[in-house]
Amino acid sequence: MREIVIGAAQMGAIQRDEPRAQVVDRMLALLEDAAGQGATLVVFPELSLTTFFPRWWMEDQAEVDSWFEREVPGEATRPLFDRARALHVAISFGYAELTPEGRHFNTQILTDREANVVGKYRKVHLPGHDEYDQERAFQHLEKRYFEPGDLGFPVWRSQGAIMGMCICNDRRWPEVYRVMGLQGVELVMLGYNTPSVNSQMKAEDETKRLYHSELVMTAGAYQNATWVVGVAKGGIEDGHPLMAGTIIVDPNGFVVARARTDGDEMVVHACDMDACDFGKKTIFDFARHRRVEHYKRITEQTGVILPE
Ligand code: CDV
Repeated sequence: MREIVIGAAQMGAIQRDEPRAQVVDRMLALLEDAAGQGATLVVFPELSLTTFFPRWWMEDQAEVDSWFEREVPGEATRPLFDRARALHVAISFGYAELTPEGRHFNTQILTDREANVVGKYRKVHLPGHDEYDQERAFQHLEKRYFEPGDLGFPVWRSQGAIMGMCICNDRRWPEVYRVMGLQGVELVMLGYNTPSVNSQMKAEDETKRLYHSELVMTAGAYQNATWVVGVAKGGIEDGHPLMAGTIIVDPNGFVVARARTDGDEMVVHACDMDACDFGKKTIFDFARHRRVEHYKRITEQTGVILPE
């Protein structure tokens, strides 16, 4: 048995004027809760430190940059690292990263239990658009404010397991899980901010959006025999509802724990990494069963090419 007690730290809405320090206080409360329940790893959502600012149209680059972290740990996040180290709990959280070279990424990091950053992932699949779109009910400007991640989908050995990360829209793409699956991943950690409504289809209800979210994470878990911890932001943020729906999925694709609210809520589950072994050695033993000679289109072609 290789058990890791994992806390999925769902966060309620973060309003546009809520200072980073106040948000970090909320994260600290969640961290304490998880540690009290025996967690040694706590996962927070995408862009944990701020409102989901890509819903706002901004032209002033200084204003855009004010949503980004120039260093992590930095002034705002140091208390989180200090407390995690004292509690001996690893953390993973998302934030907007501004590099010394002036590059902008939607990023998630992973620490060890001594609060050293051991892994970094930069979101590859950026949804939305880069110019103001008046056809939409609200904006989703990730393509404007971020560049696509340049680190691929690496995995890391930590706490006796093989761990990987992805962020929000990435969870909808099977290639993401498979690239990590091909590195033996046993735990995929991801955070998300998913609006309860579709900005391009008013009729789409929250039930359908929650279903799709769960569908992709459970499929990713099963098809790669890995745990998936999907951590949401929920509640009404800047007047815009986010759908919450935090879940922990086992390597058979079953949801074993889920959030009940759309606010700050800790979801804890003891995840046995050995539970990945059976699937990896049988139906999803990639070395025995995959037929890469038939998969070329996956990497050589981006869009659809219709038959004559
Ligand atoms: N933050 C996201 O990546 N959100 C997208 C929405 C826009 C569909 C998602 O895939 O959940």
